[in-house]
Formats: sequence, C-alpha cells, structure tokens
Amino acid sequence: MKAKIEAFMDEVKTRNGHEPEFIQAVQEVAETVIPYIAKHKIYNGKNILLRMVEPERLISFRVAWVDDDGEIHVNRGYRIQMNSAIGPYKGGLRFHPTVNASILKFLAFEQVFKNSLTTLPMGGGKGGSDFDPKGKSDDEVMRFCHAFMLELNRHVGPNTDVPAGDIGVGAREIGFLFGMYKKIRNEFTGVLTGKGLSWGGSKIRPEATGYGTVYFAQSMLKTKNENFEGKTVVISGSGNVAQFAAQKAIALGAKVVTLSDSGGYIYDKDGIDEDKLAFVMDLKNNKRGRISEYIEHYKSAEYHKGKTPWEVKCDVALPCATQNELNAEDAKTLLSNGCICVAEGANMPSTTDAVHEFIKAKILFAPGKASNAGGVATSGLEMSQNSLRISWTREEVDARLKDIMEDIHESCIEYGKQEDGFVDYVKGANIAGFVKVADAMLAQGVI
Ligand code: NDP
Ligand code: 2IT
Repeated sequence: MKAKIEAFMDEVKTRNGHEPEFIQAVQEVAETVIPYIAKHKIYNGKNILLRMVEPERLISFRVAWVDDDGEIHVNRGYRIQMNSAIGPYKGGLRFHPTVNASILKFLAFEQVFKNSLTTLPMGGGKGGSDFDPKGKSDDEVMRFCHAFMLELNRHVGPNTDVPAGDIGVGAREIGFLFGMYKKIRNEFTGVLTGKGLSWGGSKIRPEATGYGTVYFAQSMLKTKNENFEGKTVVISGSGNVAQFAAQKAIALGAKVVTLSDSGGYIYDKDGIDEDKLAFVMDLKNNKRGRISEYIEHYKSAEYHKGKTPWEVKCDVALPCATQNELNAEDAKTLLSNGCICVAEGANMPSTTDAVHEFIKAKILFAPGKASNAGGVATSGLEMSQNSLRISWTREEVDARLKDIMEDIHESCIEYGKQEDGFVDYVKGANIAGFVKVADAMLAQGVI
C-alpha cells in the first residue's frame, strides 16, 4: 500500500513539483483514500484520484487598478475550478500577498471534499489574488474589486461557479464584487454568497464558520461525555472565523484566553468575555487595527509578539488563522499541556507532522474540511434561499447549520472509527467526502 501511495504521489509531484501546499493537501488525502480505493472494486482502474487532483479549469488573469495617488498597480487574479461532479463550483476568494497557484489549488482541492461532506450539491473551487487589502483605503479596495470582477464575471454565475469570502475578503469586498457583477451582467442573482442581509445574504452566514467549528467540536467532546462548560480554549486568528468561534465557545461556557494575528497573540488569563470580544470585533472589522491594541485596553492581558498561542495551556485548541500555523513542536506542546480536542477553523492550519502527532496521541482531532464546513454549508443555504427568493430566520438557518455539522460528524465516525473505538476524523472526512464525488464522476463517465 505504501508503494501505491508513493507511486501516486510521485506522479503528483512530477506535475506539481513547485506547489508544496497543494502536494501537502493531496498527500493527506492519498494516505487515507488510496487504501479505501484498493478495497473497493468499483473504483479500481478508474484513475479517479488522479482525475480529482487535476483542476477542471485554472484561470489566471491580470488585474490592473489605480490607487488614490493615481499610480497604476498590477495584481494577479485566479479562479481554480476544481471539480463540478456534484454541483456548481463553490468556494471562497482570498486576497492576501501570499496567494499563488499552489495555495489556491490546495484550498480548491480541500473544498471539493468539504463541500461533498456538507450534504449539499456543491462542487469545489477557490480563487483570489495576491492583492493586499491591508493599508488600502475603501476606495482603493473598491477599485481593485471592480477590476477583479471585470474579468471574473465571465467565468462565474449562479449555476456555474459561486465565489464567497476567505482571508481578506469579507462583507465589504463581497459588496463591491457583487455590484460590478450586477452592473456588467444586468442581473440580480446569487452569484456570490456572504452578501449583505438587505441584498440577498443569509442570516448566520457571517457567524457560520466559527459557530460550525464549535458545533463540530461539541459533537466530538460529546463522544467523551465532555462539553465546553468550564474548558479553557485557545484560539488563533482574530478575523471572521476566530471571532465567531470565540463567541460561540464563550456562549457555551468556555473560557477563551487567546486570539492572534500575523503580528503575535494576546493572552488574557481572565478570559475574553462578550464585551472584550465586541471590542476585538470593532477593532478588526471597523478600525482594521492590530490585535496588539487589545492590551492597551485590557491591562491584565499580555501580548506575545511574533508568537503563536499554542504554548498556552488549554483543554481545546481552535486554529482559525491560516495554513501551516501549527507545527509538530506546537502539537507536542499542546499534548503535554493536556489538550484533549483540536478542531480546525482554518484550512490546513496543522502541518502534516502535527496531524500525525494528534492522531498518534488519539486525541479528538478534526481536519478543517470537516470542522470548518459550516461556512460553505451556510453559503449553500444562501444559494437555496436566493433560488427560492425567500429568507429564512436566524433560528431556522442556525438549526440547519447544527444539523449539517452533526451529519458531517456522523459521516466521519462512519468512515473513520477504528476497532479500538478511536475515531480518525481525517480518514473519516477524506473517505466520506471522496465517495460522493467519486460516485458522481463514475456515473458521468470519463470527461
Ligand atoms: P480573515 O481575513 O477574516 O482573518 C484572517 C485571520 O488570520 C486574521 O487574524 C489574520 O491576521 C490571520 N492571518 C492571516 N494570515 C496569517 C499568517 N500568515 N500568519 C498568522 N496569522 C495570519 O479570514 P477568515 O477568518 O475568513 O479565515 C481564516 C481561516 O479560515 C483561513 O484559513 C480560511 O481559509 C478559513 N476559512 C474561512 C471561511 C470563511 O467562511 N471565511 C470558511 C472556512 C475556512 P492579519 O490581520 O495579521 O493578517
Ligand atoms: O474555505 C471555505 O470553505 C470558505 N472560505 C467558504 C467558501 C464559501 O463558498 O462559503
């Protein structure tokens, strides 16, 4: 089996040698799915996984825009349309200076499995740009988003490809992108999700990824007769996912003690309560400030510049910032400090070696494609509401989100439970996600 996986990965590396993040994401899937394929004859000899690692379409384009001083800038825009076997391409847009084809391909690949897990009919895609919204004026961001959509509009549509937010793309950017799409196409449709509530957005979509991550962790803890009440929780990031993961964890009685950004992390030994979190939300979402400013307002808190929060003792860790932000050393520290549950709010925040540490220790570990699927699932609910031209209540969407997260948890158990009772959520998520897409691909023939 090891040789089979290696031979497959050699082929992937030959074609994508310069794309480390993409290779990392494929490796994780190959390790769990290739043994499954070997045991199930219908997938034998079909080269399904090899077909799944090749994007159906990879679009790269120039985005030229003018800053407030009249200077012209050129960024690179992308949309990776990875797999449409079970529905229109669906996945976020990331605006961050580190964006490149490798990062977007890893995200698009993960998205295929994640979207399959949600039980909703969505294929997988991802896009974005190396544009950095940090330090740009609202007008500059608007001009960039308009220029980006000037090209992207010809590749997307409510039944073709439906982008949403990700790092650096929130409500502001979705508004500018939607405005330009509507102007060019002269149609008001659900081409994007994460829209404002007064123009087609779904209630709970802003909260969904963070809430869903906590709901998933809740289901995991329940298997051990545990819950969030009184637990110490360490969270990385301070953006959309981190904020709402913190909000839900606090509401469930947990003590959240850290948040971070790319500058470092804050540790508040007294716990970040709802008022303190409201301060962080205003700081990050409206003032677009830095997390270090927290300690100017809350004097008992500490700021650890250039560090990640994994050195803080906790029961539950929720990595909610970015890929590869938690390495094997961090994993060992978390384990030796007694951490019993890690649920990824971000995409691939744990390195491969860190994942191996968690699985070896048999703690509750959920990969992002399972635990952060609540965001895209609620995007799917936004698409349904747009198609039906109705709007569900907060309670209705939240109840559906909870059900979906429970379903995903069940699927992980179905495919990931070992003989000794340990649930390998990585294996469970990968196989459950694979089966639905692979079956659809088999039904549709070689295309
Ligand atoms: P935001 O842009 O709202 O926030 C990102 C946060 O992560 C910020 O605090 C940012 O800090 C931090 N961050 C970004 N890059 C780095 C880095 N290189 N090192 C350390 N910290 C970093 O994005 P989201 O909250 O939406 O996304 C966070 C993660 O969740 C991503 O992995 C994303 O793919 C994933 N995700 C998002 C979903 C969504 O619905 N939004 C759905 C599912 C997954 P700084 O301000 O300093 O850059
Ligand atoms: O990684 C993700 O799942 C997202 N950024 C959300 C995608 C979406 O279409 O809502």
